[in-house]
Order: sequence, then C-alpha cells, then structure tokens
Amino acid sequence: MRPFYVYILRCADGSYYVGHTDDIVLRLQQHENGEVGYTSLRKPVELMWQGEFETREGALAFELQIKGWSRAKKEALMAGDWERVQELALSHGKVAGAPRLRQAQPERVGGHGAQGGDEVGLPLQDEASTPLTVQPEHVEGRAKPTHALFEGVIGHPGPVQRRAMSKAITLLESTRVDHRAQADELLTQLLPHTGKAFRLGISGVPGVGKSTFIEALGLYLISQGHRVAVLTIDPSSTVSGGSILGDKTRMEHLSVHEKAYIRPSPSSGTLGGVAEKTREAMLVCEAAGYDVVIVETVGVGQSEIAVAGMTDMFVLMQLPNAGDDLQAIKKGVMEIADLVVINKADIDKNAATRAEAQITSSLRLLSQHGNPENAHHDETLWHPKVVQISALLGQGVDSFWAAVTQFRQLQTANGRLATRREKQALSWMWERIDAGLKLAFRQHPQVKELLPQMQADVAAGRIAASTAARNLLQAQSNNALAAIK
Ligand SMILES: Nc1nc2c(ncn2[C@@H]2O[C@H](COP(=O)(O)OP(=O)(O)OP(=O)(O)O)[C@@H](O)[C@H]2O)c(=O)[nH]1
Ligand SMILES: [Mg+2]
Repeated sequence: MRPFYVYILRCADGSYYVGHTDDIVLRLQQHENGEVGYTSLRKPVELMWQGEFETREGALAFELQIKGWSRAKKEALMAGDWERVQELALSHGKVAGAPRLRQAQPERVGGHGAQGGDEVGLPLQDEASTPLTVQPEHVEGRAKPTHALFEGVIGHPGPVQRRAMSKAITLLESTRVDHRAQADELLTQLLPHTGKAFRLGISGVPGVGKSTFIEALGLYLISQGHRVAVLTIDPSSTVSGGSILGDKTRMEHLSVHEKAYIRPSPSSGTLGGVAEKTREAMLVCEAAGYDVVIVETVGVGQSEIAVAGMTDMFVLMQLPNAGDDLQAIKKGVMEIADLVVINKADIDKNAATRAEAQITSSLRLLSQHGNPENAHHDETLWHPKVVQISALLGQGVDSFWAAVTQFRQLQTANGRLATRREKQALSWMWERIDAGLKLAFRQHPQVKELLPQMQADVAAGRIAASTAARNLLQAQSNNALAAIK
C-alpha cells in the first residue's frame, strides 16, 4: 500500500513549512514550481525531514501535532534527536503516538542536498533504542539495491535525480561498515560515467568573497549552458560540526536553480576523511551530468592542499591589499595556485592593480625557482595568471572563465591534465591505505595495550621514539603471524 508522508521544509526566510502528501516527489516539484507553499520570498528551499505513515489519518494527526510544536522541538525532530523531542514533550505535556514513522534525510528542494540524515532506505543506527512513542519504523529488508540509486543518479535531470544524488552522497558519507560495502558497489557502477566534468578548486580567506563569486560564476556558467555542482570542504565543520549554512544566503539564486546542485561539507571526521567524502560526492555529481564541479574551501590550514589535490585547476582568491600574497606564499598556497583572483576590485581599483603586479611577479619567481621545466617562454604550458574581478558586481567573471578555458585547453593538449588526474587517483588510493593501516594499527589489541606506556616512555625520554615505533609495529606483526599459525 502506498504510504503517506508528513514533511517539513525550510523556507527562504528561515521559517518551517509542515505538510502532508501521498506523493512526495510530485509535492516537492509543486513547491519548487511555486504551485503550493508560500510566497516567492518565503519559498520553501530545503526538505528538512519526512516521515512515512500507513494511513492518511495517521499522517494528518501527526502533521497537526507538529504544527503545534515549538521550533526547538521541530528542530530536534529534524536532527533525529528523539531524546530531545521526548524531553521537550515532557516539559510541555505529552507526545501523542505517531504510527510507523520513518526517518528521512534532509534534501534541498530544487537545489541543495543538505547534510545529515542516513536514509538510503536503511535502518538507522540508533533506531532500536529509540525510547519514544514517536518511533522510526524498522525497515529491515527494505534496503534498496544500489542499482536503483545508480539509475536515479544517471537518470534525467530533475527533482528525482537530485534526490537520488543526495541519497547516494549520504550513503557514501555513512561510516557504517555495511553501508561502506554498498557505497563501494555504487562507486564502481558510477565510475564509468565520471571524469567528463571540469573540476575547479576555489579557496580564499574568510570574507574574501568566495560565496559571492561562486554565485556569480555559477549563474554565468548556467547561462552558457553548463550544469554546476558546488561542494564544500569546511575545515571548521570537522571540529565544530558546523556547516556553510550562512553561505546559502550568499548563493540564494544559485542554490535554488534547477541546473545547480550545492552540497555542504560533511559535518564530521578528520580533514582527510572529509576530503575523501568530497571526492566521492564529486563523482556522483559528474555521473549525474554536472559538467562543472566547484570545490570550495576556506583558506585556513591544510584544506587548500586537499582541494588542489582533487581538482583540475586550483584558484586562490585574494583581497586587493598588499601583504596577503606574502601570507599565501608563506603557507605554500601560492605555489599550488593555477590562477589567482583578486576580488573586490570595485573598492579600490588602484590597489587591485598594484596587487596584480605584485602577485604576478611572485608567481613568476615561484615558477622559476620551484619548477625549472615551467620555463616562462614555453607556450604549450600554462603559466599561473592573475585576474581582477568584482564578484559583487559580477565584473570579470567572463575573463575569469576565459582563463579557465585556456588553462583547460593547454593542459589537455600537453597531457598535464591527464597526468594530474592519474597522480591524484593514485595518491588518493595511498592516502586511504595509509589511513586504513593506521586505524587497524591503533585498534590492534596488543598495540592498544602497549601504546599508553610507550607514549609515556617516549615523552619522558626513557625510550627513543624510533625504538618505541619498532616495538609497537613488532607487537602488531607478531600477533598477526600468531593468528595465521
Ligand atoms: N565590494 C565588494 N564586496 C564584496 C565582493 N565580493 C564579496 N563582497 C562582500 O564581502 C562579504 C563576504 O563575502 P562572502 O562571499 O560571504 O565571502 P566568503 O569568502 O564566502 O566568506 P566565508 O564563507 O566566511 O569564508 C560580503 O559582505 C559580500 O557582499 C566584491 O567583489 N566587492
Ligand atoms: Mg562563504
């Protein structure tokens, strides 16, 4: 029997829209087209939550109930924080029972897939212990074969494809072992459909104008017939669990455009782990036919290196005041930039021109010192350039894209683009092997036992670091040998 849904959408003004339907795909389309929902200013932009019910009455009752809930309680529900919902319910009266409710993932209507959720038709990790009358349904046997997901991703552009993409990325982001096996299966299916997009990395300090620029660039590219995906690596989110929520307001037109797909940074894990998820999300976007994939990162720490290591071209955004470029040089970021963009040229044209000259000569020096084969007279090679733009006024976007196109043509003709991708794929593999080995090592029982003492001994200078490392490695391999015997 066909289920009924209760769903919550986030609107452009930050409020929530609660509704019910028996055809969620159609309903999302209707919201996207503005046939139902609020005014254009409050247009619902993101599916935050959906629950599945067996009967219309059940759905209606629950819809009415949520409508009366406080914002905090709605947010707890969306976050899947059942304990919090219960807590809030107890402090404000009771929670009526909701029959056979099923967890869903947040997804953007007409634009983003958002983070969170663990759908893909699989049971949630914490389902069994949910202490509430509002129970997520157990969904054993309902795991969709990855083939259906694959078909959805490579299918026709539109809300159904977008939903499949979000589900696929959620599956790839899952840390559950059984999900990982499915994720690998999905990746193998998707791989032959990937590789055709141009992968563009964009970085810059907070406030340089990345989001404003990506909005302008994305809309420009769409007007040129491209489909644009934007992925983010937010190093702060690996620490704080934050996301680029603030950014979406800067990309308000792009984020709701049917030819754009925006996905925030995975919200947990190490930078290496987040980077891995982003690489995989990039493959999903490519298989779905997005021909320009932009990976954005804020210019702090190692994330620029990670982004440069997964894209065809790495763009560094700078402000037009002197001194910034020196910082970039110090951090080693200037060396990896294929193109430097000076933004906010509208504020002070002279300063921007001075910065351009200064950075151009820095780049020339770097390429001569760092890489003699990049001799500046060789016209078959790309030489890093500087362009001035005003993201706010949309000025210089076309000359930026002309430089990108020239880069792409040259580096394709001279084979460097292909070499770059080969190297990236191999170093990606080794990165994951290293990470896997390290994890296995740390989890090894013998190592776990020895480690605290060894660390204390090394820190206190009682034992040499190299000796401790050897002992620990030996502990692991002896045990592995014993296991084989
Ligand atoms: N005058 C001027 N202001 C700009 C330009 N580009 C961006 N801004 C403004 O600079 C501020 C920061 O822009 P964002 O696009 O949010 O910068 P960001 O790099 O994405 O910042 P984070 O997300 O914090 O890393 C906003 O107030 C923009 O309106 C520009 O070309 N000219
Ligand atoms: Mg931003």
